[in-house]
Amino acid sequence: MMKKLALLPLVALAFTPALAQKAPIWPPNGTDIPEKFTPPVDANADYIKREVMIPMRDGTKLYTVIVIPKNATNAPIVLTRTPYNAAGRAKRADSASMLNTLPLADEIFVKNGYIRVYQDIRGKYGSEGGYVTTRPPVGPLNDTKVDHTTDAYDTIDWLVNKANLPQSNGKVGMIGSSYEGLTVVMALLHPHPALKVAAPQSPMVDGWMGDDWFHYGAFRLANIAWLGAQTGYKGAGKAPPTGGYDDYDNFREVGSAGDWAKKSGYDQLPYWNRMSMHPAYDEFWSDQALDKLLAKNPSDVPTIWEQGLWDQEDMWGAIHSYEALVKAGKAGNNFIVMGPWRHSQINRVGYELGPFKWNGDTAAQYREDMILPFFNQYLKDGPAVSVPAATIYNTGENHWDRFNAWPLACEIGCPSPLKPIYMQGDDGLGFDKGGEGGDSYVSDPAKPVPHLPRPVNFNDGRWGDWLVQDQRSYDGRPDVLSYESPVLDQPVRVSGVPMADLFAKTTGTDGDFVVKVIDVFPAENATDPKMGGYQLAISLDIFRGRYRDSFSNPSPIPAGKVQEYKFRLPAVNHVFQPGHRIMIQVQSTLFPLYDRNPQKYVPNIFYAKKSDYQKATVTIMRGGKTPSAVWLPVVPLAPPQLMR
Ligand code: PG9
Repeated sequence: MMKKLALLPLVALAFTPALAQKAPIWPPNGTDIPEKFTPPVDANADYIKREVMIPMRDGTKLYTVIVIPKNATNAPIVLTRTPYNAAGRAKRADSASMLNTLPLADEIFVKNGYIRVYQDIRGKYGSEGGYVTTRPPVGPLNDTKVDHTTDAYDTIDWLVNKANLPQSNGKVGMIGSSYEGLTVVMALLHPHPALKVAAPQSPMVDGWMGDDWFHYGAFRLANIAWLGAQTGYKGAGKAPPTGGYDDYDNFREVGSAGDWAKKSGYDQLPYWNRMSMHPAYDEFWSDQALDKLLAKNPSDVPTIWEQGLWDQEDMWGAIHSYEALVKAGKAGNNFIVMGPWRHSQINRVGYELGPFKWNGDTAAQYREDMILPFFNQYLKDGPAVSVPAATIYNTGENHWDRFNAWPLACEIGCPSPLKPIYMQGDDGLGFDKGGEGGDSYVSDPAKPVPHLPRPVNFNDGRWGDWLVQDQRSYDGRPDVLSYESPVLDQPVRVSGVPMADLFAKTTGTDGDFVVKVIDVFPAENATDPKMGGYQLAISLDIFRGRYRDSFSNPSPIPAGKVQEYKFRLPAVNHVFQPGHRIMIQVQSTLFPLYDRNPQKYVPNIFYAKKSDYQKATVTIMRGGKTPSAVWLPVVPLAPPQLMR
C-alpha cells in the first residue's frame, strides 16, 4: 500500500504535463490578442463564404464577398456593387445559415439557390484605388479609363470564369438601391454579355434634378453630413457634429450651406469643393445624368426599375430612366414598379408607412412576385413571366394596379390629357379658373417653414416617412397658402405625373416655390379618430425660382413682375375618395431639408452672406391670364375588381 502511495506523485505528474511547467500567468508576446484570430468555419454551415480581390483592367483590385450555397452547381449570380461596406452587407448575422447571414431582401435568392456577391466599389472599404463620389462615366468628367461601367464589366468577367467560380452557370443579375442602384445603372451603359437582368432600385441618376443633392436647384442640407462621413474616410466614416439637437436651429444659425461646410472642415473635402462650385445645372451635372446617357446608349438587358411613391431620397432616377428608355424604343425590356414606400423600403417590410397600412407586405410582394420570377426567367431559364409595363400601387384604393402603358394622363400622347385644378379666391380650389386675384405671404428666411414639426433632428427617426406626415402642422401658417376643394361627392382618380404651374411675383430677386398636392381625409373617422382630417401629401416638390427659364443659366427674378414657374411633381397613382377634399399648399421654404434661398439674387447660394438673406412678399396669382394651377393626371375610374 505504502509503495503505491509513494508512486502517486510520479503518476500524477505523468498525467498532468501542463502542471509540469509553471501555469502561465502572463500572455505570450505580452498580449492576449493574437496576430490574427480566425474563428473556425462552422462545419454545418450551409454556405461557403469567399473573400477575394478581383483585378480590374487598370490593375486595381476590388474587395468582393462571394456567398455560395454549399454543393451549388450551375448556380446564377446576383451582384451588388456598394459604397457601403460589402463585408457588412454580407453579414446580417454571424450565422451558419445563408438565410441569416445575408440581408432580408436576399431571402428570395438564398431560397432559390443563387450565389450572392457583394463588392466594395473602387476606393472604399476593402477595395483599392481612388474613390470618386458617384464616379462619372469615362468621358468629359472622367479622363481615366475606368468607371463603374468598366468595373462592373471586369467583375462580371471574373465571376463567370469557371476557373474563378466553378459553381456558377455563367449568368449574372445586378440589383441595388440608392447609390447601389447607381452602380447597377452604370453597368447598363456597356453591359457585359453575361449580365442578363438588372433591378435598379431608387437609383441615383440625376443629383441636381431630384436625386439626393438638389431638387430643381434647391440644395438638400439633409445630405451634407453624409459627405463628411462618406468622403472623409475610406472605411466607415463619422458625420461631423451639427451642433444642438434641433437641426432647424443648427443650420439657421450657421447661415448658408457653405458656412456650415466651412465650420465642419469641408474645405478639406474635394467633392464638396467641386459640388459647391456647380450650383446650376451645368455640364458637371448634365454630363453625368444617367437617364440621358442611357437614352443615348440603351441596352437590351431586361430591367425592372423601382422607386417608392414617397421616396424621400431618390424620387427622380427610376421614373425618368424608365421614361427615357421607353422613348428610346426600349419598352420591350424596361419595366417600372412604384410601391407605397419610403426610400429603399423594398429591402425591409412593407406593410405600412407612417400611419398608413397597405394590403399586405408590399415589399415582400415586390421581391417574391416581381423580382424573383423576373430574375429566374433570365438567370435560370425559368418560365417566361408576363411583366406589365408599369406596376404601381393604388394608394387611394389600397391595391396594386398593372398597366400595359403608363402614365394614363400626360401633356401629350396619353389616353387622357392633364386637367388643371385652379387656385381660386377665398382659398378655394376647383377645375374652373375662378376670378382674377392674388394671395400674398411674407417669406422670412429667419423663420422658414419646417419640413417636420420641430425640433427637427435628421436622425430622429422621422426621416424615413416624413413625406407621409400630416400637413396640418403647416396649414394655417401665414407663410403657407392652402387652397382646398369642396368635399368630393365623386371619386377623383389621378394616375400620372402632375405639373405645377404657378404665376407669382415677389418683392425679392430670387425665391423658391414648394407645391404640395394633398388628400384631405374626412374630418370624422370613427375607426381611427386621429386620422380625421389628415392631410396626406401624395406629391410634393420644391423649385428654385432662378431656374424658371433655364436650369443651366439662372437669372434674377424681376422684383414685382409676375413670372411663371412650371415644373413636374412626383408621380401619383391615387384616388381621392368621396368625403375627401383635394388641397394644394404653396410656400417658399422647406427647412432644414432644403437650404434657404436668400431671396436676393446672389451668384452662388452656397456662399450667400448672412446679410444677403431678406424677407420677401410673395404673391400667387389667380384666374385671368395668370391662373396658378396644378395640372393633374385625372383619369376615369378603373372598373371595380372582385379581388384586389
Ligand atoms: N442615395 C442615398 C444618398 C446618397 C448621397 C447622399 C445621401 C444619401 C444613398 O445612397 O443612401
